[in-house]
Amino acid sequence: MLGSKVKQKIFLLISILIAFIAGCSEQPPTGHDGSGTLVLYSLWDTSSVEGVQKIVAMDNAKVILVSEYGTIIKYTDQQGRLELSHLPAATYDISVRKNHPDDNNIILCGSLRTVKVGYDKTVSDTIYTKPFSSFGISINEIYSAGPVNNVFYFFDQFIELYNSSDEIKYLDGMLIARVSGNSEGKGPGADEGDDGDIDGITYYFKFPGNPGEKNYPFNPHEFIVLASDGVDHRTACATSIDLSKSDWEFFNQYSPEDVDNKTVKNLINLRSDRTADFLISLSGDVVVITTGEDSVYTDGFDISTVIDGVEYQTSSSPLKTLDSRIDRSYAICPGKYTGKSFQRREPGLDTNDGLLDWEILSSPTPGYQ
Ligand SMILES: [Ca+2]
Ligand SMILES: [Ca+2]
Ligand SMILES: [Ca+2]
Ligand SMILES: [Ca+2]
Repeated sequence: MLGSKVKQKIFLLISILIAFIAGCSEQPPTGHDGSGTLVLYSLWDTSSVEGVQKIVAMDNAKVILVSEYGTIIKYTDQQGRLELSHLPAATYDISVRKNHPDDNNIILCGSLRTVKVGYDKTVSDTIYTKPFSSFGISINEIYSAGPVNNVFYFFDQFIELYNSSDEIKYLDGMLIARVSGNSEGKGPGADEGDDGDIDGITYYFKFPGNPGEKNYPFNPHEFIVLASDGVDHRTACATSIDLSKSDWEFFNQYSPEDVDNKTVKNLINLRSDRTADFLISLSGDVVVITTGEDSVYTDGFDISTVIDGVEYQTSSSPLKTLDSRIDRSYAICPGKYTGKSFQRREPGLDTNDGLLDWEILSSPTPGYQ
């Protein structure tokens, strides 16, 4: 016979177990199906473009929802409304975007952070969008981490660009810069002195020619790869990647040792005091592409010439320094020597909010999504 105290203990344990199992059944399901509902409205105040205040529905706008369960992409209806049911209980980051109806160089976008959708709950929210000018070219992927290796090999870095517009763009005279200086001021990519230019240009390389010339077309919906060295890096490091088919490579003509693959076009260095190749920090840096109309790096590049810029870091703790007119947040990047890259969730998806726009890839995708 069990003593009454032992019986009580067993009863208590069983009760705890039952409560635990019941509790588990209320946890969010592990699949992508759930019981939450989210009703979103997306609106746009046209006054900042047209001069007259008018609230307009963002009809047929692309909505991107990101949660621990992955990414959902949907479109709003004619009234700017989107209803999503069967959502797993989770916290969602949401962005919405569409092209301006009359001007392809303007993108309307807005975002909402940490929208909590509970179990069996319906949540409604409204996203207001703002216009952003867009050159149609964005930095689409960055591979900075280096391959899995223990000999500190990271010379297989590349930057991928994407033309999200419907027209041919020209790369002539454009600049790519690493912005990691200005540490004694507000930090890399901040506008020191509030004079409208970003400071801390470490080095910058240029496409041949001058802005406005049309010798180097960048076709609509095309990806191009800018490799540090456009070679097959697997010969140097077996876990690396083949970049010998890259569109461009960074070639520092002042370096005694930089590689020049004759079949890959060169971006050349504009700072004669820099003899290193175009390499970026493995786990945290700022990269920008500009039109090249401002090529005087000493006082920083004029923000109006910046086509796109990305600040990346491995965690959310370091201070973000890139000017918020270029990006409001930063991209989370993979750690050093992981062989991973980070890329926009959709080709060219650029809402100027790096945390929402980018995701880590388990392996790089040079030249494709
Ligand atoms: Ca400045
Ligand atoms: Ca090189
Ligand atoms: Ca070359
Ligand atoms: Ca890619």
